[in-house]
Amino acid sequence: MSDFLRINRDGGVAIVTIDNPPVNALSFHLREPLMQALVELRDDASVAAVVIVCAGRTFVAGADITEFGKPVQQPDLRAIVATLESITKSTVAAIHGTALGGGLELALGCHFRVADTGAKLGLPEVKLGLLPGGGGTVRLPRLVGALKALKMIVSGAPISATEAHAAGLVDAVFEGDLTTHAVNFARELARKGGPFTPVRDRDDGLKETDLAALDAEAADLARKARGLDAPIACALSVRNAVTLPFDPALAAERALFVKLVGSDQSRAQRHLFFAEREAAKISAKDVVKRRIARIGVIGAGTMGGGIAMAFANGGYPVTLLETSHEALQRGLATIDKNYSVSVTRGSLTEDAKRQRLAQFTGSTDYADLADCDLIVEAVFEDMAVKKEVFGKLEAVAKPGAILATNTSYLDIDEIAASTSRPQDVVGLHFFSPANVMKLLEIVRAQRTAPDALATVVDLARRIGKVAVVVGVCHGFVGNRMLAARGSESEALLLEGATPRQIDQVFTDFGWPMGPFQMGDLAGLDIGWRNRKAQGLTAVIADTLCEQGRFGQKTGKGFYLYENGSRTPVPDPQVEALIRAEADEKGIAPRAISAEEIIERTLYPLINEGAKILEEGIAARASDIDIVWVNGYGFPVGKGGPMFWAGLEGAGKIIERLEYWHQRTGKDVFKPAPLLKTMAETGSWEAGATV
Ligand code: 3H9
Repeated sequence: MSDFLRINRDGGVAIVTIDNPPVNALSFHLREPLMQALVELRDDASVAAVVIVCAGRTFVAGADITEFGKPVQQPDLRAIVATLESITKSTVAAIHGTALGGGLELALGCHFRVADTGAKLGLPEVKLGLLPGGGGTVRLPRLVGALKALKMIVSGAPISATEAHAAGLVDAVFEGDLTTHAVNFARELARKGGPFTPVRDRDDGLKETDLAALDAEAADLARKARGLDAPIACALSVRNAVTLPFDPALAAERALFVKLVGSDQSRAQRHLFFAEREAAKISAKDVVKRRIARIGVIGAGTMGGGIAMAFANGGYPVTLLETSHEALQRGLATIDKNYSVSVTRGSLTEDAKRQRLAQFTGSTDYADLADCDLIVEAVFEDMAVKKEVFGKLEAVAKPGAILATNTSYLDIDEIAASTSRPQDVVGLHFFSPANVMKLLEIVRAQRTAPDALATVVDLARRIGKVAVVVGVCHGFVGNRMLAARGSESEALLLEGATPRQIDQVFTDFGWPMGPFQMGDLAGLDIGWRNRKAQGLTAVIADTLCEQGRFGQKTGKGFYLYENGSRTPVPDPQVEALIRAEADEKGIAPRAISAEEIIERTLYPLINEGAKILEEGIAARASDIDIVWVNGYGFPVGKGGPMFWAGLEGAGKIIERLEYWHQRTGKDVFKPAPLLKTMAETGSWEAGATV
C-alpha cells in the first residue's frame, strides 16, 4: 500500500512490514501510511491480531532526525502510538536490530514486544540533546520500573534483548525467523482472547517506586550533566510518570520535548550526530581495500600498549614489538593489569580477558613483523628515531603492508619520503589512553595511496573509533588548535588570572576540565620537551618543570595533589611564582573577566580552525568539531568549536580578535579570511578552499 510499508495476512494475523531504509526512521512519508494502516486494521473485523515488523537491518531506529527543527507534519509519532493503543485486538512489535528512540516508543504502543536474540532496545534521545518525545518516559517506567527507566533514558545506552526480557520490557525472545515466531505468538494470544491492557494502563513497574531513591539518582545524574539540559529534563519526566496520572505526564513530556528540540544544545548535538557520519566519508571509498589480518605495534609503552589493546579489542591479532625483553614484559604486564581492572569493574568477563590476551604475541625481533598487514609505530617522538624505525620496517614488512606512524606533530611527508614506499605510509594519531579514547586522526600524507587510506578508515570503524582524515601540518588538526588555545595561557596568568580561575571558566563552559588541570593530568614534561625541541619557552610551565613539578604523576604541577589524590588543590607557591615572574616583567596584576579568558583562549582556537580549513588540512568544519568533541572534551552541548563559532557569531569573534591583535601583536589573533566569509554567509564551507 506504500513504498515504505506493506500489509500481509497470515490467517487472522495482519503483518505490517515497515520498509524505510536505511534504518526505518519514522519519516513523514512512513508515518502517513502507517497511520492509515493502523486505522484500517483496527476497524477490520477479520483481523484478530496485528504484528509490526521491519524489513532490512533493523527495527525502527527512531524519529527522522533530519525533520527536527522543521514544522511537524501530522500525523506525528504520538498520534500513531495513540491509534495503536486504541486497537483492542492484540498488537505485537517484532524487534530485530535496534529499536531506538521513537522506534522503541512505537513498540511501547503495542500490547506486547518480542525480540530477536541479537536485538538491542534503548531511548538514546538524550545524546541528541532531547528526551523521548513519543511517550517513552511515561510508558517505559510502567514496564521496567522508574529507576531502571531513569538509568536507561539518561544514559541513552541500549540494553540487550535478554536484559529487556528480564526487565519486563520484552515478552519473549526468539532465535531464528522472527516474523514466524511473532505471528505464532500473536495467533496464540488471539486464540486465548483479550482483553489486552495497553502499556498506558499498566502499572506493574510503578507499584513499588522508591521516590527518595529515584530523586537521589536524579540528583546524582544532574551533577554529572555539566550544564546539559536534556538529562535533567529526562529525569523530571520519569518522575512525572510516577507522580502524575498518565495524560498529564505525557503532556508534560511533550512540553519538555518541544523546548529541547528548539534549543541550541540539541541543535549542537544533532549537528554532531551527522558530523560523525559525514567524517567517515572519504572520496577514496570505492577503491578495493587491503586485507588486514594481523597488526604489528612497535613500542609497548603507554601509547603503544593502548594502541595494541585497541586493535585486540576489535578482534585483531597483534604482534607487539619492543627493544628489550624487559620492556616487552613490562608492556604486556601493563596490558594484563588494564584488562584486570576492567574485569574488576565488571565491564569485561574473565573469559573475554583471556581471549583478548590471547591476541597478543610479543617480540623483540623486527623480522616477526613480516606477516603483519599494518604496522603502527609508537616510539619516541623524534624524527631521527622514527626514520630509523621506518628504515628497519622497509627491510622486513611485506609488500603492500601499511606502515603507520602515531606521531602527534612530526612531518609525515618527510617520514614517507625516507622510505621507498611512501604510498603505504599514513599517520594514525591515537589519543591517550588509546584503548579508551574514541578519536583517531588519520593523517593522509601527500603520497598516501587511496586504497591504504580507505583501508585504515574502514579499520578505524571496525575497532570502534571515530576517525577523521586530516592533512599534514605541525600538530595536525587537534594539537595545532590546542597550541592556539594555549598560546595566551601564560600571559593571562602573568596579567592576574590564576590557574584555578581559568580552569573554572572552562568547566563553567562545559569542559570536563580546564587547560591547567589537563596539563597536570597529561604531564607538563611533555610540553616542556616539545618546547625545548622547537626552541620555545613558557616561563611559568618551564620553571615548574625545572622544579620537578610534572603534574599529577609527581604530586605537584600547576596544582598540588596530596597523598596520591587526583583532586587539584591550588598551591600558593605557584601563585607566588607567577607573581614574582610578573613583577620581574613589570606586569601589574589586574582583574581578568571570564569573558576575556574565553576571548583569549577559545577565539584563537576557532581562528586556527578557520586557517586549517583554508589550507585544506581538514575537509569540513564539522570534521574539526568531531576532533574536538571526541579528543579534547569540547562540550557536546556546544557542538564543537566551529559550530559554536556560529552560535557565538563570527562577526563578534572577528571584532574581538582584531582588538587583541592590536593589543598584543600576536598572529593567533589575526582573523583568518575564512572567518570573514563565515560572518558574511553563515557557512564555513562557502569559501573553503578544500
Ligand atoms: C527520536 O526518536 C525522538 C522521539 O523520541 C520523539 C519524536 C517525536 N534519522 O549510523 P549509521 C542515517 S530521536 C535520520 O551510519 P549504523 C545516518 O545519518 C532519534 N537519519 O548506521 C546515516 O546516513 P548516511 C532516536 C538517520 O548501522 C544512515 O542512516 N534514535 C537516523 O552504523 C546510516 O546510519 C537515534 O538516535 C535517524 N534516526 O547504525 C538512533 N538514524 O548514510 C540514531 C540513522 O547518509 N541512529 N540515520 O550517512 C543510530 O544510532 C544508528 O544509525 C543505528 C545504525 C544504530 C540505528
